[in-house]
Amino acid sequence: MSNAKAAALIARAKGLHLPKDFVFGGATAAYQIEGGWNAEGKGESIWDRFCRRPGAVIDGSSGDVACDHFHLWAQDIALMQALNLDAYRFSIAWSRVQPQGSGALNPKGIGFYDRLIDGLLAAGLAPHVTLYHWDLPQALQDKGGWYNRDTAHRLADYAGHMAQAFGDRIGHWTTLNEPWTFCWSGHASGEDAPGLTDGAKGGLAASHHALLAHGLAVPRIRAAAPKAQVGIVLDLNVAEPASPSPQDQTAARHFDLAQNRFYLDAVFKGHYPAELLDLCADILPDIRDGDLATIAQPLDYLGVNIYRRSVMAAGTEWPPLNFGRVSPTGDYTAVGYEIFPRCIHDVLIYVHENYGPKAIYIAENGMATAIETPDAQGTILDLQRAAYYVDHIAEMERARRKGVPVKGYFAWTLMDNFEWAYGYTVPFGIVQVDYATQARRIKFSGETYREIIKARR
Ligand code: IFM
Repeated sequence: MSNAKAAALIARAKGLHLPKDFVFGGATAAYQIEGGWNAEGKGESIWDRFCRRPGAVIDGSSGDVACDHFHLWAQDIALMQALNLDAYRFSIAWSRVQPQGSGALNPKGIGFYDRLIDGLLAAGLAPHVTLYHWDLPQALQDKGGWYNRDTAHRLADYAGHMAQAFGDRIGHWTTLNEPWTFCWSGHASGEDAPGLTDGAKGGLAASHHALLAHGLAVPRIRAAAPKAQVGIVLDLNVAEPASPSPQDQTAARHFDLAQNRFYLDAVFKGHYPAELLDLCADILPDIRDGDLATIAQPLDYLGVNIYRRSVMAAGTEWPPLNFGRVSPTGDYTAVGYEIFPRCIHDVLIYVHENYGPKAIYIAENGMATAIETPDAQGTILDLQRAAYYVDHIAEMERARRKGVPVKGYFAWTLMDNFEWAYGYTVPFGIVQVDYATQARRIKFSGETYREIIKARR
């Protein structure tokens, strides 16, 4: 790791020149950073419960304290200013503001987000809020969670309450973050909360109700906050067959149907893909007349989370879809994702050409490493992560110049935090958090990101 490499990366960052009005931000999620898991009347969420299950989280940790952002939010805003960010994408912990997921609101929980939002605005940072980033109130899980159609109505009510409370100050509202991941990892494989292992049947049922929740929430947000920009964040991957064989081509198509098209077709076209409905005819959830029309609300933007491409071959995940992931030779992150910068260009072109959203935000992009320690100078010289940002932002810019309406980019993540079932073992931050002292330290990747931001013109 040489200074020459660092200098070359900074030079590349300075040469990127995105337009002045392009939005750069940092992203986080409530459970991953806040801590204060039961502070000031907060109710239990499915992640509070799941982390207590032996073996669920690799290092046995939880988000009980995490980055203690619940108490340190003001210093975290100062950090965002030091990084020259324009915007901050964060999520509201539903069980902090409505402990049971229905009924009474918790004024103290709402007070926390009031202070955070006011602090952001005073610091010149635009708040981009996500209503649901995986932490369902446990009280709703006890009634069936995402298998229960009623949960969709509860999320819509919660969205309406939040829009009434904060609609005067928040411009961008995301209903759900990554329904593919929280529905399938939570209900098909059980790697994430609530830890159910019901295969494709579970993933599909949770997904339909989550999309219904999105569709019901959008008009509630618009009613209370008429000027709001409203969208959804999907985690998308362009699927490539591992070989030209018909089996691998089918596997790639099935993966595309499940991860991408199930959500995109529903939200932008008002139907689920016919091939998927045929394939999964025996395991479909209760999809009622009118559901798809509810789901297909006009949106102001699509948020795209992109971390990798997906090279697929015939395999065993999830019958009847039967695909399997292939790992091409190359560099990989600490969570086993291939580093392939072109993925961001390809996914933007795919979405633009097939669905034409009015505006797109890259709502998450970033990489995990092994646990990092500062060098003798106190620097975290994370050259690989800095290169990741320069390369991916350059690929995004290539798509933008072809006419894809990408309006902003959010680095995942602002600071190291609780990475779900990986606990604290795979830091993703552009800022390091020392969990013993809660000290924050901007990494070299953070410095590089700041140069990309400053180079706009
Ligand atoms: O940490 C997660 C985030 O909560 C959702 N998107 C992917 C990130 C990295 O795995």
